[in-house]
Amino acid sequence: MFDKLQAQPADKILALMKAFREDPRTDKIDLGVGVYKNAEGVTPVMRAVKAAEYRLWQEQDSKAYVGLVGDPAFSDAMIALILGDAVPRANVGAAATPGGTGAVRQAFELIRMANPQARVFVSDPTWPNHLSILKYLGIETVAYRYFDSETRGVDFAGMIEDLGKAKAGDVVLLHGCCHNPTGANLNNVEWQAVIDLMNERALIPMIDIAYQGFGDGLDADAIATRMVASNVPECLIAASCSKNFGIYRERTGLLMAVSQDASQRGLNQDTLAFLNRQNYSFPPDHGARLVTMILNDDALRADWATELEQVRLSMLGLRQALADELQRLSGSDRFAFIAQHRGMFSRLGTSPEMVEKLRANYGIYMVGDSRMNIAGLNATTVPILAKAIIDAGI
Ligand code: PLP
Ligand code: TYF
Repeated sequence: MFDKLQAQPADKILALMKAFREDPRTDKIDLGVGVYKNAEGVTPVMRAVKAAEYRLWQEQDSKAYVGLVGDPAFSDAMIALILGDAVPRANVGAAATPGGTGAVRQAFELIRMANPQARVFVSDPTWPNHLSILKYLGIETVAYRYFDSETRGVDFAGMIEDLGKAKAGDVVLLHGCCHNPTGANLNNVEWQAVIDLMNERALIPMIDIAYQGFGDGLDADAIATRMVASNVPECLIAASCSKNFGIYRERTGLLMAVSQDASQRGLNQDTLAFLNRQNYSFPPDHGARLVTMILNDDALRADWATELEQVRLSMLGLRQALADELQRLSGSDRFAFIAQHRGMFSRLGTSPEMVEKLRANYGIYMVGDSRMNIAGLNATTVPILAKAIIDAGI
């Protein structure tokens, strides 16, 4: 049996992570995998997470199974964090999942179950795992134009034109905030236009929100998701706690199925429970419990929000510093987009050859499509990167 297996394409981001580790150069710079790092290059455990873990260790007296959709208190807390009061709680079916990836996977499975004919429209480009999982599940994908390689902003006219080709029942996958891999995002007027188009054509939105709090703030980053949830008949929302709680390895996420008709909720919820059971029975609990404790405790929540805000502002500061330095060295504004992008990533918009040149000659690692993890920088490396970009002829 095993001899029939075929080698599968590697995850390019994870392969880059390995190559970086194996590079003996001491002045190398890692702008690859999307993990937040502070100025010392450390991905810290957030203070509120540590405090919650300590409290949990003291208080938890059982590790018996919780339930197929996880602890309802986790769903409640996350739904409130993401959706605010945009939709009544009674309209939202939800299940905890192993990370945002688990939520994305379960959402795709639900789509395939409900409508095997549905195609999923994905931004060009999108997070590579979206494409990989969709392909694995045999779901047809259609790319819609998204990134304008000239302006490094959103090609909104192209996006609308391409979504105009979707048929009733097709799904539109949208990044709730902080688009990965480009860093380019829709403004609220554009979001409303996309919502109107989805409603006109009876398309189903699916939102992937993995970076709430990394762009313009916790509430600002959720506005688009709230607009969608409150203005369409139904939608799916896949959320990750990996980044904004810094609990990457705890595998903490939530899938929500939102209907305007509350009578649909029971079936949605039961389907999410069924899908969890087919794949892993019970979702991981540890990270979800920490998130619930933090969100439901005023002091922990305030401390978490403060630390997250510092993370957000540090990335914004690095963006501005890099854009300013590139402006100074190039004597032009052609890199101003770096300060306008939001979230962890910016797509520089250069060729794979140039990306390879930066790696080979300068020890600077970014993903082959020229995606940079801004959090991989610090005050010392910003000028080094800027000089390398100009010297390399980008
Ligand atoms: N969706 C997007 C767009 C992401 O960038 C990520 C990665 O961080 C995820 C989902 C899911 O991450 P995780 O499975 O680690 O929660
Ligand atoms: O895009 C990123 O870098 C993050 C982390 O298979 C990640 O989303 C990368 C690859 C992967 C899972 C997560």
